[in-house]
Amino acid sequence: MSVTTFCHFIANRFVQSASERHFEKFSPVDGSLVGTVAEGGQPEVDLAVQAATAALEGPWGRLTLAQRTDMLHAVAREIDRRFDDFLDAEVNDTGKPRSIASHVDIPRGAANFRVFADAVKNVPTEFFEMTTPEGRKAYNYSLRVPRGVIGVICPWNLPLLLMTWKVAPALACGNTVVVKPSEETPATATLLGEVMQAVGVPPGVYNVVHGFGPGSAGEYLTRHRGIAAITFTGETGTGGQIMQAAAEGTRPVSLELGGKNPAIVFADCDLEAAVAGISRAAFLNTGQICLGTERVYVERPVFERFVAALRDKAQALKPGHPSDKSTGIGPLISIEHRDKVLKYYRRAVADGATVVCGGGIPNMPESLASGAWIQPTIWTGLPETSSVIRDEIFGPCCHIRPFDTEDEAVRLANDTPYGLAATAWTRDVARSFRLGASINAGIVWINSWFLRDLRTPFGGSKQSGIGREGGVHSLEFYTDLRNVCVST
Ligand code: NAD
Ligand code: 6OD
Repeated sequence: MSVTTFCHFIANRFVQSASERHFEKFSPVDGSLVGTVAEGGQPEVDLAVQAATAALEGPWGRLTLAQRTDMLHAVAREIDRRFDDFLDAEVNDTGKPRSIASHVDIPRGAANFRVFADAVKNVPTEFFEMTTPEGRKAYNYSLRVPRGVIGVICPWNLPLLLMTWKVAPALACGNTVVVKPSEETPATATLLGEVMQAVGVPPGVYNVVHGFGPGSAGEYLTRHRGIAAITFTGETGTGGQIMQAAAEGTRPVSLELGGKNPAIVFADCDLEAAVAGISRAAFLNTGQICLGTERVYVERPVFERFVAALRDKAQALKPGHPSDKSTGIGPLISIEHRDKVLKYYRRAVADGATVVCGGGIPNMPESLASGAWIQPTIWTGLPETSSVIRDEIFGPCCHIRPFDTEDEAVRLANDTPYGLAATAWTRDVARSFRLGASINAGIVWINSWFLRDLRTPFGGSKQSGIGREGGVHSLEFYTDLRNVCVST
């Protein structure tokens, strides 16, 4: 793997920090140096916001809707054309198996641009004909106008997917963006700059400033008064800090935050399908998916069978190099994140868990021994008060507990400060509808997981977020609604 330099992308140019400050990015696979990354400070954020503001008034702001959406379709085609470059970049940063990045991350990067380019062409506006007191005609209607420069702050778990999930609708609505990718995953946001150049997106429409959160590019971006609105995906605690920053200037925020998502397995379900689905929900992307399952409630008659079958799935996941086709699970994003996950592995034991499988670090060949590897882990027997059950761990692990009635299962599922997602498995159609209504989460999957039409609302309840994105809901966040009344 060659060592790369990741620059900021401002006004369609790749630039280093004025101070030449940079930080290093290491591979979670083997600890080797992936690249050096420019660290942005206030000057780089200022430049990026200036460029983005100028673009709004310049050629970008003058494009027709059709020209703008054609350009976003061209971005999608260029991502497809450079699929392998995006794949290499994402895999180098995250260590995830190529099979996952090629089926999940990169295709969604392109799809996000297509979906929102089409969605924005189909938004109806209100229009009312009136009569003035003098008897003349008046026409009262609403216009959707871009908000301005949008600050986009991203996490590291699905870097291209989650960044484009916000950049695509923001641009489709005519805004410009300044993106702060996660310090752990600078590559695909940088590469997207090359795509923007290649398809002729005007300078300043898409900008990237690298760096960290507090006291670095993230904080400077969210505090910058040239930013009209902030869209953020990441931890709940960080979301609170960003909300405080946005309060200066009363700027709107869209927050997609953490979760502690339940799965409920009823005895009447297709057990094989439930085991396969929950295995994906708990272990895909090494458990680093906000929608993933960390709490499983299983109806007592099938509890033992379910635990044994999920254990077999977990044990079959072979850790290995991303390019190895037999690899079933990659490393965590970093050694620091692994330390956090391992703390919960130890806490589970201290709190009296039975470790069904895993619980530690797997033996890896010497060439991979410095990576952030971890075993997929299943526990039973923990009290619901344990921090292992209460906190989001964001690793490949889950706790399984038996239940006796639907009411009990729903009560347990809802007993969390989070409300992002849930998955339930049953063949009882009436029960499916009851669960859809009674589980308090932004998305409730029945006999499925991570399956969604991108036009539907996505977001979290309770501490899992504020607002909804997806389809028309994204367009609502990324536009301001103006009321115009014309008297003839
Ligand atoms: P994080 O909150 O630590 O960081 C996210 C981003 O915010 C990074 O770019 C970071 O540099 C930046 N940041 C940190 N502090 C900041 C501050 N004070 N001001 C401005 N920017 C700041 O999250 P993470 O560890 O990168 O990602 C994992 C978390 O993201 C998990 O909690 C996961 O559940 C959540 N997540 C949620 C969703 C969702 O859709 N709800 C999706 C993916 C991940
Ligand atoms: O699929 C999406 O649009 C989405 N926002 C997924 C979030 C996954 C969290 O890790």
